[in-house]
Amino acid sequence: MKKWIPTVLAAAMALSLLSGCGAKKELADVVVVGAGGAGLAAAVRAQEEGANVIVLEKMPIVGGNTARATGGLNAAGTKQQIDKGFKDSVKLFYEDTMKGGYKKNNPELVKLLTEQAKDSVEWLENYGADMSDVGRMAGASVNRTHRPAGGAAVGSHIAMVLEKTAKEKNIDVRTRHQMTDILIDKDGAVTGITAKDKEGKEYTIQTKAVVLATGGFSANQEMVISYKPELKGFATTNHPGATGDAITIAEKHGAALIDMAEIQTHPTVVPEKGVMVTEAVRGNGAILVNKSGERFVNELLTRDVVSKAILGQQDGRAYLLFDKGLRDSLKATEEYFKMQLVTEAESVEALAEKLGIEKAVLANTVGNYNKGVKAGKDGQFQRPDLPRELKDGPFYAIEVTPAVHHTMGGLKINTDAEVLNKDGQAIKGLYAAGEVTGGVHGGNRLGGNALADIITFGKIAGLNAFNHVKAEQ
Ligand code: MEZ
Repeated sequence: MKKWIPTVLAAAMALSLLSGCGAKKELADVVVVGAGGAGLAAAVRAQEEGANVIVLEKMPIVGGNTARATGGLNAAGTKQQIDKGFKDSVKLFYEDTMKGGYKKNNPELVKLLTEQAKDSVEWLENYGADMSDVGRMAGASVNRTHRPAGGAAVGSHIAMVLEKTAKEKNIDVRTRHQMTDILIDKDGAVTGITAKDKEGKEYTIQTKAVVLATGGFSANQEMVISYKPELKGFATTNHPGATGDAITIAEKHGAALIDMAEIQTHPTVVPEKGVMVTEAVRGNGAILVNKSGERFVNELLTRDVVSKAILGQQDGRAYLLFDKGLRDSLKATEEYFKMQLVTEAESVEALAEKLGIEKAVLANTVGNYNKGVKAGKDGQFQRPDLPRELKDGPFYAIEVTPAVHHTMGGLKINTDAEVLNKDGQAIKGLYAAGEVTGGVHGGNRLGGNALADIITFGKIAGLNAFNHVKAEQ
């Protein structure tokens, strides 16, 4: 077996391939497209094995949607859970994920996700990530959402850790470089990609393995409504680069797509501003009230159900209501105060007045909810987890409405993260991980499972892509 390309040799080969008249040509063991969490995890994992990796990111900064993720990363059986007394298992995690996805998920992919998410947490920790806090997300039977101490936002932290790791490993990460096509030979194997650099100049990278990690298409309104017309006019929580281009390119080369119409809205997004208020706020104990000051749903039901319930209220909006105790339990909330998204008052009655709600109604709603917390039973909506009474002023409210959040459909992959064609065969040398793929989350993704997905399948794709390159030498 021949050896793969050492970094110095690759640089020399890249120079030697600069032709006088044509477009620049380069060589890499593995090309990763997209520098969000999935792409960076794939690149780092491939480099750990000795691969020479080039990462292309079309946006001016790395991080993608990962940098916006807030609530946490789901994993079962971690040391943190054991230390905090949360009894969990891979089986329970698997069952929650399948149930949350209405059993439309690919069970083999879910098995991998739920078995390996714990390793993903440890892998991130080995590179310096703080995943010490464990919270609860909707649809989970137990606290399994890992995030930094004090409930700080997890996504920007993970993106920063992976970006730093990629730098330390001298991985060639190129922002404002966009893949324009995948090159595939007559035998159906990947031979490279074409791309545009910052100046718009076309170039080619020759490689036997490409990992697509470009995210979903929530920010492509036209594509969203082509699969789910009822989402016309909805805002999105996603970064503007989440436009699904790689899905279109791979499909042109025969890649199979799956579950494209499964598109999720996040229930609690600030209207007009498009800022997502993390599900962790509900997970830590916030309630939802409508403009009459009444609760209307079990706040811990899955996103599709809670979104529908909010859209059924006056103006299709609701208020997330919480207190100082909750604010103190979740550092991620500080951002909403800085952004001036929060209405606050010293008492529930004063808050009601500011919101234009009848004081007695809101006071009664909060009083009833607190009674339920004390009794350990939510008689009104059977909310399964009641972490705290809302009793320590100041009291806070954020107005929310649903927005497009996650596209569960995408490229069909197998358990090696290989992209499949329409006959169910792997396209040789083409891998994919994260939201660009479909099948992991079925009909509805649970909060905290996106980060588990991108790190777990990013690692699987990076490793298998490089193994493929070695096997082909
Ligand atoms: O996984 C998510 O999408 C998530 C946890 C979002 C959030 O509400 O923070």
